[in-house]
Amino acid sequence: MATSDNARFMAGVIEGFYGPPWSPSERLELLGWMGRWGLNTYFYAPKDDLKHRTIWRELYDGTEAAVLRDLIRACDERGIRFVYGLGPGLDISYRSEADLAALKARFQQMLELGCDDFALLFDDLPDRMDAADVARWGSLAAAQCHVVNTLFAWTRQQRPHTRFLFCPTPYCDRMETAGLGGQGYLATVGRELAEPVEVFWTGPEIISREITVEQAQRLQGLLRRRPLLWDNLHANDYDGRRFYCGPYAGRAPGLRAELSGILTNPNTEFSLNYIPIRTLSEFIRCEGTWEPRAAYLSAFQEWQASFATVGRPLELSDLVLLGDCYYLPFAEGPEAEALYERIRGLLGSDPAGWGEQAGEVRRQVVRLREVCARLAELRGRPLFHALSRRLWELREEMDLLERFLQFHSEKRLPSDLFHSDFHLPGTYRGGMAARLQSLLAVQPDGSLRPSDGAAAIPDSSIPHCPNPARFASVPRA
Ligand code: GDL
Repeated sequence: MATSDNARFMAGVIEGFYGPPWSPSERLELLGWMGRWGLNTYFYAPKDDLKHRTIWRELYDGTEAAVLRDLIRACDERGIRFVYGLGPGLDISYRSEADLAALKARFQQMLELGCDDFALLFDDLPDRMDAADVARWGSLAAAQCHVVNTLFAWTRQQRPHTRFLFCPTPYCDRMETAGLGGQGYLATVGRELAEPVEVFWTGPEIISREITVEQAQRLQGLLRRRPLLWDNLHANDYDGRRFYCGPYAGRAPGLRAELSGILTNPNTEFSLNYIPIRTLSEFIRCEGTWEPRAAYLSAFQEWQASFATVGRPLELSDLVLLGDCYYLPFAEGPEAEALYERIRGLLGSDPAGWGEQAGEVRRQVVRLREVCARLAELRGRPLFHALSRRLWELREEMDLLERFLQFHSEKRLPSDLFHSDFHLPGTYRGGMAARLQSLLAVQPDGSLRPSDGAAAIPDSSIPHCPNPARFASVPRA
């Protein structure tokens, strides 16, 4: 979309996560949302499109090119800017004319498919550089600026209004402070990168809980331009057990003036992104203070239509409780948090003193378990498929808790121990990754230390058997 609005604030979505890229129909649904909600930019950069990164020198074949052509056309029809990202950093030789030619060949292919706006990405690379490149450029930052400036100038010749984006190797404050990419990397970029090229930044962290005006202003000083926010708040590609359907949060509206745009890189499962993208669109145009919880509740009211079932309708209040269990990376939503605290309080106290409290908590646990179970009735199967593995886990936990609370709510001898037929010794959940996670524990101060049980963890320490009949052949201890 060659326009003269190069100063226009970019607001929209990055398909920039690891894992399966979205399908053509999911992208069309996304563009429908974006068109309705006033988001103006879609950035194509799926890490696991092999030709985006791993084999970036190979051109798209006819089938792949047709998919991209249709996508670009769909963006154009809705007035949405399509930005194409290429990530050559894994193995590019910064001094190679052949590699520059390969970059141009790919951009040429994309120009022919109708794309006008481009990005070169150098995130998530091994922190090393070829000795000959070091000798030629002096630093990774200077080498990358050379490549980006060359491609930018070349693209501008074809498309005078192109918007050109660059993702640096240290793309958050923590990486910059640690010297990733070499000391003074961002200052070099500020000096040497062509002035119209925009620079991505994810905030203080890769996943930033809060991003302040002061942090953005500091970056502006280094980069000599307003950073473009690549927001990973709702990305879940790094944790397969979670997703985030909480509101856009931890950023104040005043931040917008310090940035050249905000693009969100959300959950890998497309259908879980309604609230993240909806609330971002509200944040972009909000006047006055930003109220994330109110935005969440209002977006959930809209999203509720996607939860139509084959049976009786699901209550909004039940869906909100469920959504609160998968809220934001740093916090559950308030209802899930309150439930967790009630359960924690009970389990940490003597059952003899539980009284009525246990009954109340059990009712809430059963309620959540039933919501999880009822979601199997969703008419929208893609949404159910995106949810099902997580819901299964939560539902099983609720089931176990309910039976535990019931067992100890009855009169027992102190020697009576609760056993679950579904959690047998000799099986465990989470497999190798979970066992390893239990060995090295994050401490409250952020350090990692071997856990207390690291010396001798029996394989029954995380026992679990989801369905005894199905696992009848599992050896029992
Ligand atoms: C990253 C990657 C991104 C990934 C995200 C969350 C950037 C610039 N790059 O570091 O592709 O989805 O973390 O895991 O954010």
